[in-house]
Amino acid sequence: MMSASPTIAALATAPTAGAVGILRLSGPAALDVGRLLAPGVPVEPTPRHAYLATFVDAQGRALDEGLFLYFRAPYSFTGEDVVELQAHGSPRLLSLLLARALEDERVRPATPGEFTRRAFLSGRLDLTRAEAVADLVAADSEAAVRAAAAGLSGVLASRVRALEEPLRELHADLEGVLNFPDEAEGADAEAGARVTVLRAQAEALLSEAGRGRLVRRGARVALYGPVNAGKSTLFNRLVGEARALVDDEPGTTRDSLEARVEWDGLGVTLFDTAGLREAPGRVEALGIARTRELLAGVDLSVLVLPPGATDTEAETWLREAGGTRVLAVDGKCDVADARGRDGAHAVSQRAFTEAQPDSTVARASPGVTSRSRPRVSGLTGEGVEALRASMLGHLWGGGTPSAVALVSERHADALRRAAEALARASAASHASTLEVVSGEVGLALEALGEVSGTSVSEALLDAIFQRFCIGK
Ligand SMILES: Nc1nc2c(ncn2[C@@H]2O[C@H](COP(=O)(O)OP(=O)(O)O)[C@@H](O)[C@H]2O)c(=O)[nH]1
Ligand SMILES: [Mg+2]
Repeated sequence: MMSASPTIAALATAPTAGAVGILRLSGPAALDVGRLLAPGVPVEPTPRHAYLATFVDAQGRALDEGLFLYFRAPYSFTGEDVVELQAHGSPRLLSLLLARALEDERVRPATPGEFTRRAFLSGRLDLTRAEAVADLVAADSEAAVRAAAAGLSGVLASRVRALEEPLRELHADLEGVLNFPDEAEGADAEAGARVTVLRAQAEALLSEAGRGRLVRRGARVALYGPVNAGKSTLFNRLVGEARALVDDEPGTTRDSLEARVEWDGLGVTLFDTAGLREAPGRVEALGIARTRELLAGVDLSVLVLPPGATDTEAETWLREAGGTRVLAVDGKCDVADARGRDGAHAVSQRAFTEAQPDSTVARASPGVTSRSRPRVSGLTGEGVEALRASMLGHLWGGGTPSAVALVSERHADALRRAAEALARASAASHASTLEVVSGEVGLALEALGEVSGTSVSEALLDAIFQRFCIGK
């Protein structure tokens, strides 16, 4: 059968000068057109063999010398005939080669992600793996690279399949009983129990969306607290360079500063904020408003308290964080230690806190006591490693950041709908007719199909592949 799909062409490398630039062709005319550009290559080249070839213009004049690779359908990325020309990485040369390929009427420029889309449509990749290709290209931390690689090797795909297949069997059993009550008698036994198991599985997968989000866009962490608590000094220490201006005049930091770091492979954007205090100057007030806004949108806030802060003060500050998770620390612990050596301050402080409940993290709720607060000094570095580990622990929980099924917002949305349909199916299995249970199971199956790609619309595919680059 002749394939109706046109042959597509695009540069697979970035349009900047580099060692190598790649022109990629996919479709029935790929070999013909590839050979127009590299006429020295045999009419029937050996697939997957690297030919050293001269690339020529329309008049047959040499433009470059490079590698010619042919992948015969269906043993290629797209499942179609694919040709790759590896030339020297000159953007101008590559645009000449591309223009020459496009002169052939069987060829048109590829749209973003079209090679991967064809791979999906030909069944070479399921949708989660196709999306992992884009995740890998966009990955900007080691955790993101590793998670995308896991996606590419089918980690998410197999978990979705492990849910989709038994769900499809259940749906078939229920429909069988509904349509052929005599033959299929008894196939609906245990339907309620089967739904319960599948629902738990869908919810477990859904619960990984939070980690997926952290890996994908990195974690956002803000330091905040009263002026002069040592936030900027601690920020510099955590970032490992002197980014923030440090001064003993209160209110030095008026704007939020941010720096990107990578901790255990996880990308973290750290924010140093303006101190929050009463009756500030006008510019500072703007900074403070921005701090409040920022705190509402981070994954974790670190409240830095000055030495000797009371638990009542701490609780007042905790409320500033709104609904986000807060880790409270005592800053400038070297000062507190010095005072502890000279006098009674630290001792009375300890006596006061001994009676308090014990918790270091709160959702803007009371209970953070100075006894249980980690102590750090941005100046000496004391406690900073422990703080970093504690921050990671609160962001990530156990395990390492790379070990995650990369559940995207899109997947999460579909999984949520699947889990909700299964919840309704579960309720219906006790109370309603089998039609209702089967209908809900069918809806769950459809929602899951949007993740794996077994039931996706053209519009959804357009939206997904839009975020790819051309040539991918
Ligand atoms: N002894 C000591 N002084 C510190 C420490 N951190 C900051 N300071 C000093 O406290 C003042 C305010 O520090 P800064 O980091 O700008 O505080 P911010 O207003 O919270 O950002 C500066 O004079 C710092 O040198 C610390 O851990 N120990
Ligand atoms: Mg500051």
